Amino acid sequence: MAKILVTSALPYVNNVPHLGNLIGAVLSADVFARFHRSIGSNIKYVCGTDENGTTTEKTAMEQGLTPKELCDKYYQVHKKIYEWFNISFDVFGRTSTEKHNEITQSIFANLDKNGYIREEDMELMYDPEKDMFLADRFVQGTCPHCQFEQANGDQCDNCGHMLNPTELVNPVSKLSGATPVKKVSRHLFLDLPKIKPLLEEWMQTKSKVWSQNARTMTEGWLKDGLKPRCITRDLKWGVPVPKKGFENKVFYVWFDACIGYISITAKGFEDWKEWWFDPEVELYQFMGKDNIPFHTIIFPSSLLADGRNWTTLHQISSTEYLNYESGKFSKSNKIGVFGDDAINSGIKADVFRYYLLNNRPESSDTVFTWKDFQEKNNNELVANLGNLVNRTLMFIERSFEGNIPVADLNEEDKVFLKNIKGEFETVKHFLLKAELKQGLKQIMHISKLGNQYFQANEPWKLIKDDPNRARAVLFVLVALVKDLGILIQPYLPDTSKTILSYVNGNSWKWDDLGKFSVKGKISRKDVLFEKIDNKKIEELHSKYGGKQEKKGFDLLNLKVAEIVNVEKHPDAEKLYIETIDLGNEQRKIVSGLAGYYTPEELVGKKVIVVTNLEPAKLRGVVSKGMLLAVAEGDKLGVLEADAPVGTQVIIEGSTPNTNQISIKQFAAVKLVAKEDGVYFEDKHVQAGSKNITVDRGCKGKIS
Ligand code: B3M
Ligand code: ZN
Repeated sequence: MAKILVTSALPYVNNVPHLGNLIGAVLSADVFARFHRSIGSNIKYVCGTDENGTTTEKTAMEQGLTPKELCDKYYQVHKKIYEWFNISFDVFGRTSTEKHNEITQSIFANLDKNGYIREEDMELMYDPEKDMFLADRFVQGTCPHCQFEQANGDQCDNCGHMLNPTELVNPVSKLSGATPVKKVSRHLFLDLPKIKPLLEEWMQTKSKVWSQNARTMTEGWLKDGLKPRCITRDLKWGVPVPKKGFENKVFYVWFDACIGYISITAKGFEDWKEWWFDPEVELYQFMGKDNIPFHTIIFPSSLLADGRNWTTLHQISSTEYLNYESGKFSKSNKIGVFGDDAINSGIKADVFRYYLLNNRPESSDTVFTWKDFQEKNNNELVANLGNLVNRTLMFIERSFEGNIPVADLNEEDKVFLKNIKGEFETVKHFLLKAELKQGLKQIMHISKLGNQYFQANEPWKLIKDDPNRARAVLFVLVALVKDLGILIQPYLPDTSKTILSYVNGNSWKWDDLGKFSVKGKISRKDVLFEKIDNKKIEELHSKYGGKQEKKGFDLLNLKVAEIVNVEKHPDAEKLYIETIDLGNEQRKIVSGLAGYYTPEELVGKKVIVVTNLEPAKLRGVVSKGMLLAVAEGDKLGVLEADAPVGTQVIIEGSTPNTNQISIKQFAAVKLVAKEDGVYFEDKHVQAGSKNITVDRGCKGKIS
């Protein structure tokens, strides 16, 4: 019998997974694994947290933890969430283990020995203040494509372009606020052009059964031509590179992450080699579409070029995206429903499982909406599946004192049952191909046929007119209830357990489908599903609903700017028109400094500007922004900072606002100049890592 090895993408350890992450990988793989267990396959389901790399270092820094402490904390968070969702891993491990390092290093050593590793110098961003190379994610700046000012070094979240940190305009180090410089560092590359022939030969035999998006994307990559891929990084947290001259580097997280499937199996099971070096093993990998190239190109390339006979991808099941209400799930903005929210929602795990699987983004993006969630619960789980189970069992309780009836079937019953058997085969067909959504719809269709059979036979009339016939109808129905209990097991494990316990069939599996094995007395307790009312759904919607309002300091987008020119306003003697330089743009600002400064005193000053104020006309001249100053008595001093133009002004934990605000909104944010600097509430306001001072020593309210 074939051996089935199932994996789901290893979730990044540094955050709480949301429902989009769940359906994209672990929940889908879980259904598939449970199905294979039910049909008696020899299967293992392997997953764990992806713990290496820069995101871990960065989040750890933000939370004031060491990377190790952060991983330990979030490993438990992930574990608890998947337990609640009933994910049936055979092992849930992690990638920060000795075993993982050992296997990653052994694969690297073989690649190197076989001539598939190249060395090259790279120009990278270096933080002169912190004295270290900066990972892509540690550099922020203006996107060269769309001018978004908080683009990350690897990608712009506004326009989606992949970036190189050296392309950013006005780059800033997120670690120190300093302007990073370019510096050369030697790195190792996986020689994909050289591996390409191996990969192409492998794909010809393998890719026929892949999901459409996986095949299209991979063929696209191959057609564009493969480039050598850098597999090392100047970081501390990760798998050390076992090569002379590279002692201070670690592997790039995407080089070692997929090897995690192997190392987690190896740590979990003594016989792991029987899963990773056996040509009979069929490897099924579940993931979101953004992970495809790593599983169809990088990982297989590493394994093929390693030269040992590794088990490689058999079938990839990659989902599109699940969106949330009118937007996207967002980790950084905390939009959407996260694992811990689901746990605290008061709704059963199976209802979430049902909704997510029913709405699985199998061939296009889908949307999670609470309204739809409520409707699917009420109209499908309650009114279809729940209803069939409850009415059948209640009928048996009332009319037969709970004893499961046995009786002869008529021709119609036999046709009905034959038809149902065909439906079981369809469910199996979908599940074998990992078309999970279709499989679930098919099961719900069978349940609907059961309700129709109930309705058409009117057993509530038969019980008076033809009790024997009533017995036969219920005999058919209770067998169907049992079958649904078996069929639904991969999808709704708790519900399945409950249904099967009502009909005394706790250990029934796929092979018991269609058999009349229900005997004895039923033992129904509760209804399977409860309706969700409008009040509840509105409560959930408002709790996890839209964007959180920005407030306080987060309303502002303040930057350091240099005054490059000052003119008198033609129609107002107290006003100046200053031209300011923000690094990537120049703007004109109108301000009331004429009574306090001469133009010569202002030119060359590095001041602080509110960059996201709605443009306003001041006596006929448009002002795009506002220069900050403090008035004390009859003195007035502008705010200054000795930092590069464009430097973001921040407080701890703030994210600059990319939307415009009104002057009224600005006025509500109380900034104060004190002896030792500028404050918002009790937080120190800084220009990157530099202090802000007030000219002429003025103190008090800033406006
Ligand atoms: N951790 C990305 C993700 O969670 C990445 C997957 C690794 S699979 C080996 O989407
Ligand atoms: Zn952009």
